[in-house]
Amino acid sequence: MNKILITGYVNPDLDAVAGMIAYSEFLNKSGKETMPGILGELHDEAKYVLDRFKIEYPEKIPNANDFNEVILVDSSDLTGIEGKISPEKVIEIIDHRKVHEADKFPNAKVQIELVGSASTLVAEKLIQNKIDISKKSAILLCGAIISNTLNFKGNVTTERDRSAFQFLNKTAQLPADFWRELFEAKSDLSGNKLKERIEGDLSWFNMGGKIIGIAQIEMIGAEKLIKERLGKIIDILEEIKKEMKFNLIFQNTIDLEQNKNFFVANDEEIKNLLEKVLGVKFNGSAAERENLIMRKQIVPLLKEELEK
Ligand SMILES: [Mn+2]
Repeated sequence: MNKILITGYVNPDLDAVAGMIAYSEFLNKSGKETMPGILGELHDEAKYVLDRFKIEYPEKIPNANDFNEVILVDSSDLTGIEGKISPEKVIEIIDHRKVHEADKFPNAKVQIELVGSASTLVAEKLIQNKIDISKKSAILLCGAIISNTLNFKGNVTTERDRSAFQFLNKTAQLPADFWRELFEAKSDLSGNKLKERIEGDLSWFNMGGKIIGIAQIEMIGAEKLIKERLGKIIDILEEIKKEMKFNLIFQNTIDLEQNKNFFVANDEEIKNLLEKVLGVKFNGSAAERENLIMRKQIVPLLKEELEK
């Protein structure tokens, strides 16, 4: 196919989906033929925002074989694309993580900048080129910026995220308490939803010869969850660790209302590591920490410690 495919990781999150839809609109309006497409299943949060504003889902594609050229948004690692995209086909990468593998894509023009959201980088292209954006793309980008910056409270947040949001929200006009709605929608983890969510937002990293799995949950009411279901969380993590052959695993639980992280880990080695790099103290299998820290910020700290 002559169209350029714009996509993200397999099982893309809201940031990737917003970025791929909006960037495709931008490039199409600039005279390039592109289409957004998703590999795997959408994250629940992405589905929530698409459904909430009655926005059509991007087309599902089995792999990128039918496309000659691919653009990656919010992704820059081989592990996340799981053999479904050949790295030679990737002509452009737009991402915002410190630890990445952009050098493994030999033909890609790479833009990696440490802003809060990949959607901010897409938004800036629209703003700089004075391209009128559709309301649906503005909504998606604004939603992704709120989600990725933890409503501007995560310390990944930059001025660039704020100004991109402010500009786009003139078109998106999101309700003032949309952030709460968005995070509340992710906070019902009753019954089997807990396991689905842990598995749904799991990433793993090879650091210093160890494979470390990191689950992340962003929600309102994390303390209650940890108090009531710590044992269940540990069982789920242990099960994943065995199944995926990880060396270590932990969960980063982010509470948007209390502005705290709650870490869950069962193994002494990973507990010691987290105590060292995050300055936390485990009490049994749980530890808490003031201020919001995200997985993409913890990974470079662990990597530095394990590879020194
Ligand atoms: Mn992102």
